[in-house]
Amino acid sequence: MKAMITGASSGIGEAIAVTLHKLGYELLITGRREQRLNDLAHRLGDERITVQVLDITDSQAIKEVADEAGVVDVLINNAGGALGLASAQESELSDWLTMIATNVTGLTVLTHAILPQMVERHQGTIINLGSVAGEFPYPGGNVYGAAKAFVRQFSLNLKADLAGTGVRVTNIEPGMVGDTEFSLVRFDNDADRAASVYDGMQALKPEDIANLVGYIVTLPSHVNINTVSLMPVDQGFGAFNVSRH
Ligand code: 8X3
Repeated sequence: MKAMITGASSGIGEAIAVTLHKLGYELLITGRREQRLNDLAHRLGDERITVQVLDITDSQAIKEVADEAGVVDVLINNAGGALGLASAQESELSDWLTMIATNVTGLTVLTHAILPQMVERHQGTIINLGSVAGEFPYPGGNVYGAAKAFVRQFSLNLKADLAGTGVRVTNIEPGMVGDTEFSLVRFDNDADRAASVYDGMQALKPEDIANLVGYIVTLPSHVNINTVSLMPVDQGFGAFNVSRH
């Protein structure tokens, strides 16, 4: 059994790679940073692991990697992320377009490329990494949340189309996950600001998401988990706010 994981060079993707490797999967791990991927492969003993540098915003490269991937039993669409937390009116358009390119277009192109072989073999599991931000709005979430809402609905619509094909689709929607580069990327490598996001609270760990993935892929093949939303106990929902004049 082979699993392909995007964004495997750190955080949730890396933890999922470790878990699936322990479960006996052959891995195709992708990301932009070759050294990080090689280090991960090395830590896992270099066995049953293929490293492939892939920029998830490069559609042509995605198609080429998918063509060369051979059989993929489990596709983990993990690559993505948020850029900034500015209000819509203060956001950079380039940040918005990059978030759409990574979270939406990259995931879509790769799924389109891998799906036919799964359907043909009547077997496969696609796990998309959405976010609670795809379900709940928050100030500054603008395009990031909208992109994750796409992931949510795309996952459910895939599930609708794939009924009877043997292919399973799950959307995992984590809340705050610490020990990842998520906030570092969101805040343009401002380490203090990134660390302060998780100050005084117990965030989820990448391993929590990886354990969930391990559970989902080992379920009997007739069971499809559609969506899982999970948060730290310390995280909650914002109230509606009102602007008074
Ligand atoms: C990010 C989840 O809660 O940090 O996908 O906005 S949260």
